[in-house]
Amino acid sequence: MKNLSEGLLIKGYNGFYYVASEGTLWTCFLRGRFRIKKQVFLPGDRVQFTKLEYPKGVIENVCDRANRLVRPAVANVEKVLITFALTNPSPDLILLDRILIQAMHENIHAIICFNKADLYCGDSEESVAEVYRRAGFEVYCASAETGEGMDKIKNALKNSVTVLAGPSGVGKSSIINVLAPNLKLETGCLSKKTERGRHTTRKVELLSIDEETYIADTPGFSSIYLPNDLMKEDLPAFYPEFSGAAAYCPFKSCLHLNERECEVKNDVENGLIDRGRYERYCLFLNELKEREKKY
Ligand SMILES: Nc1nc2c(ncn2[C@@H]2O[C@H](COP(=O)(O)OP(=O)(O)OP(=O)(O)O)[C@@H](O)[C@H]2O)c(=O)[nH]1
Ligand SMILES: [Mg+2]
Ligand SMILES: [Zn+2]
Repeated sequence: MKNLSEGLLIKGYNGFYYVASEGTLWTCFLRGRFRIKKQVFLPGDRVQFTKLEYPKGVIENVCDRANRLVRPAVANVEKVLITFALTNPSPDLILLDRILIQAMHENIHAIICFNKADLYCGDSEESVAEVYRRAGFEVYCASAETGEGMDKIKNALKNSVTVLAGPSGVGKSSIINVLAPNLKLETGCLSKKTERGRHTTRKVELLSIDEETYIADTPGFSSIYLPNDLMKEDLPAFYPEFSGAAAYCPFKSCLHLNERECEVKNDVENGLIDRGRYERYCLFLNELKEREKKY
């Protein structure tokens, strides 16, 4: 057996795969059999490779994955920093909840970051952040521009592998630039016409903040499906703020939608559960029902 080295796939680009191992970045290509099998290699994959003429190599094996996200396409991350702007562009909470569900479904710890706090001048400052905090999530308000909240984010991501996820133009690359100024990632202003981002980051790439801390910068996206194997009965489990009331619903399998006596719906009425979160839950539930009808 050849002498195999192990490494971490940092990014794929134009048929080459960049593998970090023992302090060197190896430029690797794939064995033909992987191309035949159409096997996908993702940033975050642990791979075994044979060293060729320095610093070139060839990937021989990919290790089993602990998890995998479809959007952004990445493997083996421990945390997802779901990033939105408080304003410019204003947060799409349907997208936020979809990303939350995807992360929880893969058992990845989700952290929510609302960036551009410096631009926000609404009445109840950071109220959307409060909604998610009250629902039980770890939430930070931050500004890559002024540095507000950046220490807390740095602490939250320390010694782990994290992927940033969110729309274009919310400041994902800008945040990484504050955490690791030496990286000097490209950032791009919003389009004046659409007030949306210009898709400046084009590739998922794992970046090293320090020896133990990796962050993946990713292209922004504006839509994502619910996980393929998610059934409607599973959906309530992704709403930590429902669990207390749900225990008192008369029907054990209550979906908190059309059932007559439902404690979750009661809590929405009396303001204990955020109505917006509940309405988006109903939207997803109907989407899953429609999808299950098609099977
Ligand atoms: N005022 C303000 N502007 C910010 C902040 N963070 C980022 N920006 C600006 O927002 C714009 C978009 O930032 P990027 O970091 O490129 O956004 P991105 O999320 O990486 O976008 P994509 O790579 O397209 O997905 C740039 O003009 C940044 O200077 C912030 O906290 N406050
Ligand atoms: Mg970017
Ligand atoms: Zn119920």
